[in-house]
Amino acid sequence: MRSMKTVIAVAAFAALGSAHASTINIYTGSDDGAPVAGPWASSTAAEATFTAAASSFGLSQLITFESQPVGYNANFTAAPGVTVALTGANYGAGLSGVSNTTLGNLYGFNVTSGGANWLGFPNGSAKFSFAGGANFFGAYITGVQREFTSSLTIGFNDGSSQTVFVPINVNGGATYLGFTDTSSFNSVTISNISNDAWGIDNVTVAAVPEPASIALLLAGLGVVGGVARRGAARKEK
Ligand SMILES: [Ca+2]
Ligand SMILES: [Ca+2]
Repeated sequence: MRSMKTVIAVAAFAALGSAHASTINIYTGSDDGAPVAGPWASSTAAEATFTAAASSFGLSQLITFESQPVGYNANFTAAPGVTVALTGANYGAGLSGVSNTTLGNLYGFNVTSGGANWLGFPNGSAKFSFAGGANFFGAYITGVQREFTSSLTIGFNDGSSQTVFVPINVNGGATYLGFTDTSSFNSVTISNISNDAWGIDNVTVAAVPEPASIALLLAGLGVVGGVARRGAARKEK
């Protein structure tokens, strides 16, 4: 069995040429060469640390891809208020789009307990857009080989963006990458510039109120308002 890296780095990144005076904290953990069945102790620990930090920015939701149809869909809704846009070629099952199988720990694989699905984009990118804005993003990245040379671009609501490079060096297995940002952003794009086949799963993003919840809330306010008005009307009689 390969030795596990037990690196959990928490680093403050200075914005590179950004107009935003934001502070980005990055949380990573790597389980070099870990099997697809787990465990991924360092990644799991990094996820826990990241989730705790993210909680100060609001409620979160977990994208597991388990409810997504298997196959390559260039645009889909991953969760309430969260859309995903893929670029790059479709190499088929186990490589591109949503897969429910894996070719092994040098490729993308599922990390959801009791699940099977994960998202891959071997030579392209995945852009996550948030309707309600966000201050944090985290995900398991599986099957990375040697070096995660890919870039992470954060798009802000005013149209500006900044790019960060994350130092992850493994040969297969699982890693976790999460970050918090004191400035609200509207999208995160993970670009695979190394043409390495890998995947992401269990993505933690900000929760947004569902339309149904908003409708119920408005209906509730309407009922309360109506009762108050009727009460006032009766008093006038
Ligand atoms: Ca999954
Ligand atoms: Ca790989």
